[in-house]
Amino acid sequence: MPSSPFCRRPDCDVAQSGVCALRNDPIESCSEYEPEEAALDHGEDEGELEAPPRPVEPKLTLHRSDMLNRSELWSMRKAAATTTVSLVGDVKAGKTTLIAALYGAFCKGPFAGYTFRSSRTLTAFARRHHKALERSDLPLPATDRTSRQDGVGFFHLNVVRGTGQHHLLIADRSGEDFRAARRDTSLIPALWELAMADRICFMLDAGKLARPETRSGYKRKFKQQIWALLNNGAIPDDAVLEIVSTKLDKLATKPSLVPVLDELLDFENVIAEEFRTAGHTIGMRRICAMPRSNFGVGMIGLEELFQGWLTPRPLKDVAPLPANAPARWVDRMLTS
Ligand SMILES: Nc1nc2c(ncn2[C@@H]2O[C@H](COP(=O)(O)OP(=O)(O)OP(=O)(O)O)[C@@H](O)[C@H]2O)c(=O)[nH]1
Ligand SMILES: [Mg+2]
Repeated sequence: MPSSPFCRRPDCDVAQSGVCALRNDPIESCSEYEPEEAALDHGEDEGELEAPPRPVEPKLTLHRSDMLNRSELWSMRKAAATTTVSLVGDVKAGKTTLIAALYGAFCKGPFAGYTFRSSRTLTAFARRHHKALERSDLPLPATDRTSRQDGVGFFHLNVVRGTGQHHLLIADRSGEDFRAARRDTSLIPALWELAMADRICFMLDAGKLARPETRSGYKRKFKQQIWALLNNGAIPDDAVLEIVSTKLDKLATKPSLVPVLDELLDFENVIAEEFRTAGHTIGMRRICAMPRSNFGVGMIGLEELFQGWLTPRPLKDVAPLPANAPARWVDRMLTS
């Protein structure tokens, strides 16, 4: 190999010293100089390659860790068995606070008999949870209003109990969307997450029942919300329905730490009866996810709620209904 890659003379070391062996200055005036050759990348001589080529590292895909959108959701539901819970409620009913409280509970350790394993939405959880912490420096813990522009988003939790693991997806969207759909039922088809929900939780702000001036209007709107969704085919037949009453701390007047449940109980009974008459079953849950009105009340009902969500749904009865006054003997077998 010549000493210089761009001089044809083997005795010229212009590449290292910058001085032409034939004393040409400038170097371009030398007839042996090869400027085009100099511009080339000569690479390494094969003989000098001693180290073996590095193995190609497999590419590691990092997830955004924010709420899952529709396309991410389908790929996850294809890969593993999931339980999907949809939270339905007017503005400030306590939907996002409940989600943040569940995440906060798993941050401390095992919760409701389940251990945290993983989550595809850790950043989304942490953002919601942050403001509920003392260190957020707010005068009171709080939750940001969910923006209507964001549409629906899903939080993911993968938890383990014994040898079984569960993937839970919780849908959250702005209460303004539900309010708008209640007023204008042509907007109901946009609430597409309901069609894929295993459980639908109607969030009832129990604090509004404590105030006589808001009570009756709120009750009417709450029932109207559920009926609007049911009557417009937004609720799948096999979804488990439950009413989740939030903010129980507002039912406990200081210095008492015990919520007064009379008004709530009456309303629950009225709804349950109304739905039973129409052929629907609806369960009742009561929670307090952030007792900011009366801290002594503490968290209520979150463990039971979470355990209920992960309880397998009762299997659908697929037995054919007996025929009414059948003409054929074979059809009468079902009646006996
Ligand atoms: N006192 C009390 N306040 C609560 C409780 N849960 C939530 N809140 C407060 O209620 C307000 C609304 O809570 P969110 O969780 O943001 O309600 P949301 O249903 O997500 O509301 P949108 O995002 O507007 O649909 C916040 O200021 C919370 O701090 C509770 O258990 N007790
Ligand atoms: Mg919200």
